[in-house]
Amino acid sequence: MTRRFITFEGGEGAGKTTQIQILAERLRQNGTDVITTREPGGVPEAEKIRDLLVQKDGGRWDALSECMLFFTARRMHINTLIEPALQEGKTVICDRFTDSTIAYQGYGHNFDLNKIQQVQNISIGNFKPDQTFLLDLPVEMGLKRSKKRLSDQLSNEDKFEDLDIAFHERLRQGFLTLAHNERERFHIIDAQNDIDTIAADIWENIK
Ligand code: Z5A
Repeated sequence: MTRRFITFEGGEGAGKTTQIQILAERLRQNGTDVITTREPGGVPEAEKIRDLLVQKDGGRWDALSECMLFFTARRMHINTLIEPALQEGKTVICDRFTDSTIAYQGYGHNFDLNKIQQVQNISIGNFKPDQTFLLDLPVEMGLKRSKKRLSDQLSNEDKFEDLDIAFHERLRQGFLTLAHNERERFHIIDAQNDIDTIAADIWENIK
């Protein structure tokens, strides 16, 4: 049986949530058993860690502690949801995964990439997605969309939204570097397009 663990990555407001819903629906219509999930979070223990990480009053973590929290949440997520679902033959679609830690904590916040790799090795080993869609768009466009979403939903998950433009530019370049380094796994999708065009682009690339 082909293992199918698909992740979506990108900066703020890239449209991951929107596209995951469309793809999951389309796959279900084709008879595929699909579950959708997200990081940080996805299972109760990891959702608790999410609050510590993405809310402004979640705590002031030093870089290594923050990195370890992301991977602690991820380990629980893999062990209790992702891996069992894959074993049952389900397709798992996840909003963000390890690439986000490398892009945000590593390229964005300049935390040592070797240390991230060490924490990764200890906590999840070589567990990787089979396919990753990188929704790429100019920083300002993504931030505009993300701000609209946060105010529409009255969300308090805004800790990362106040970071400066230079951070978001490093983040974007970080994601693009990861995609160029692993061309087999990544598909770079132009996320400036309208929702239907992006969805068609993703569908064409689904293995
Ligand atoms: N983080 C980290 O630092 N390290 C890690 O390891 C992990 C995460 C895993 C939470 O992630 C934060 O955690 C995140 C990174 C950090 N930082 N922040 N912020 P998240 O995924 O929950 O948060 P997010 O990236 O901000 O999600 P988002 O703003 O919801 O973006 P999205 O899911 O990519 O977009 P969306 O909700 O589908 O769309 C946003 C809005 O744009 C919405 O109103 C849509 O209707 C609209 N939209 C969507 N597509 C389009 C198109 N094509 N045209 C026009 N408008 C559109």
